[in-house]
Amino acid sequence: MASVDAFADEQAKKPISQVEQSYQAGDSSPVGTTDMHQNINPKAPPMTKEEFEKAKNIYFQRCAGCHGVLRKGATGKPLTTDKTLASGTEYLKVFIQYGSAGGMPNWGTSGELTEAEVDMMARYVQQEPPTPPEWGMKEMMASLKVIVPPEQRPTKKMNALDLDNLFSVTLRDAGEIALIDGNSKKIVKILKTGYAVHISRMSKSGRYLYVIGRDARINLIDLWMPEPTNVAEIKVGLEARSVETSKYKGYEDRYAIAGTYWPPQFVIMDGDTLKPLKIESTRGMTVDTQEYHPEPRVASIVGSHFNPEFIVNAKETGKVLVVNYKDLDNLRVTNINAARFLHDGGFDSTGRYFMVAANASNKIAVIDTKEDKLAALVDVGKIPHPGRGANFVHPKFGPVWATSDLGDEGISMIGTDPVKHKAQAWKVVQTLKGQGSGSLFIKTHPKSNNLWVDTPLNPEAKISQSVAVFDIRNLEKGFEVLPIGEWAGISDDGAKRIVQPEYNKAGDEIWFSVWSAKDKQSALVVVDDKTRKLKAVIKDPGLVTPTGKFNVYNTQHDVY
Ligand code: DHE
Repeated sequence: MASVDAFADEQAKKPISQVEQSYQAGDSSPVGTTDMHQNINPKAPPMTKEEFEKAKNIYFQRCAGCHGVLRKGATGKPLTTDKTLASGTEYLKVFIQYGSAGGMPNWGTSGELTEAEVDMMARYVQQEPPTPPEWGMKEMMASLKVIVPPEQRPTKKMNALDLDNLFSVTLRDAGEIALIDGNSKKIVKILKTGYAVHISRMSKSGRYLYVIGRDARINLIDLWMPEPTNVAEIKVGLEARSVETSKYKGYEDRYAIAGTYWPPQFVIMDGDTLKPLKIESTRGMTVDTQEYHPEPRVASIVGSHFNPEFIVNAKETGKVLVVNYKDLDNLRVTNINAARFLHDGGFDSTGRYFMVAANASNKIAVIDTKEDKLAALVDVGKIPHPGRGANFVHPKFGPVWATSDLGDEGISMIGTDPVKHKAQAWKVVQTLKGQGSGSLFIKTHPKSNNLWVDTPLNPEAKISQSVAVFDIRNLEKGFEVLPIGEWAGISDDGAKRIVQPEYNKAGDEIWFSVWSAKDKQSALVVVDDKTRKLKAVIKDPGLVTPTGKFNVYNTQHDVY
């Protein structure tokens, strides 16, 4: 069988914790709600149309995040019919019922699936995987709504908001974002966005805010209107995570780009209307075994400061695609070999080097966005997950960029100055130990001496509900733990996971989400960066499942 499967098989042999598993499996994939053809496999045990539909929905809710839309395998094993038919219904039922040491959850014994559902899923994975529909120009254009055309928009800012210090806060399970004034800590407006909304990014000028949902819906919000308003909307596919804008000189606010998980592609759009201009597939060969992969999902995307280019990260192939947007009709794409599976990342402090986690390979790939080539592949801890990472000047080793890990308690600092600190460049110069595994985001600010590390996915509540902070001037001293969950003063029994530190513009306060389920109370906790003392708690019935927070100025200028 193809070596795409060999890699996935290799992956599946590595034991993964429940934490990693539930993170990768993630939220219910919106792809499952689309109509797909039921492919009858005469060798597979029979299923009614109704059973097939039910099983398909369960597959996309629970399984697709790890096993892939087409079941070719990702962090989970491939479930192609050559393998599942050979295993047979009884064997598959045991697997689904009891799980495995390799990380397969015990769907049956945990009570998540009934006995009948376990049987149904065992039969479902022996049918040919149904393929979700493609999503090209026709579908994108049909979904495009330019609600306020550019000529009807203001030519200058028409409100008194301090836009630089505004925060766009993801309200994940509400499918909304809250715009919160960083000074008064008041909610300015809550806007409807896509399903299980994921991230916000800013245009270069700081005028336009782009928000993308897991359902691949993008909302374009004009912050200059008398009150911030949704001025355009589009659906760029069936499932997505990333959106970005052109940042290069001369192209400020000109283009937006979004990458999709399904179909595996990216689209370049007009920055002020979201009109799709150019769609490119990411289907292609993997970097290592050089086999065809049918669904390389688009993970993070950043806009280059050194060239008119977007840096697009294809997860399953492990390739970084540098897309030059100077001439869309003669699109130049430079393929850089990195490693699997590319996920999240950010720039070094100069904005030249893009540091991206190849999380299944336990590596950080360093992309030189000036020369468009791989500068290094750096081995780090288990499943690095930096968010955009943290840049600071290490007292001994000079400028470094840091990541924490999902799979262990380590924090790796990588030297980023190949000119004045050549010996340290692209090497792990120091590793720290944080509170534990389950970290997703790490943060500092050029004006701060603190390095903050969250652990929202740690299985111990004490750890997931608090945050660790290191003094950059004295890293050996270890960390202090701040009980952010407790500080939120929430009396119900919600999960209160502390997630994604984000600075205000001045860099003197840091915001944390206290993330509980949608029927529980959540909050934002603001900490004074200098004193590390509680400064404010933001609570509101509208703050449903806050996760990511994006300060306008810091997001616009890649300050982290
Ligand atoms: Fe994210 C960034 C994908 C689960 C909160 N997330 C990203 C990016 C990708 C991604 C590709 C980088 C975007 C970029 O920079 O262009 N996330 C995924 C998944 O595939 C995954 C594992 C499972 C899923 O089903 O979505 C997943 N992510 C989560 C969560 O469970 C989090 C913690 C809560 C939530 O809101 O869903 C979460 N992801 C975030 C946040 C960022 C992010 C806050 C942006 C961080 C930043 O500082 O830039």
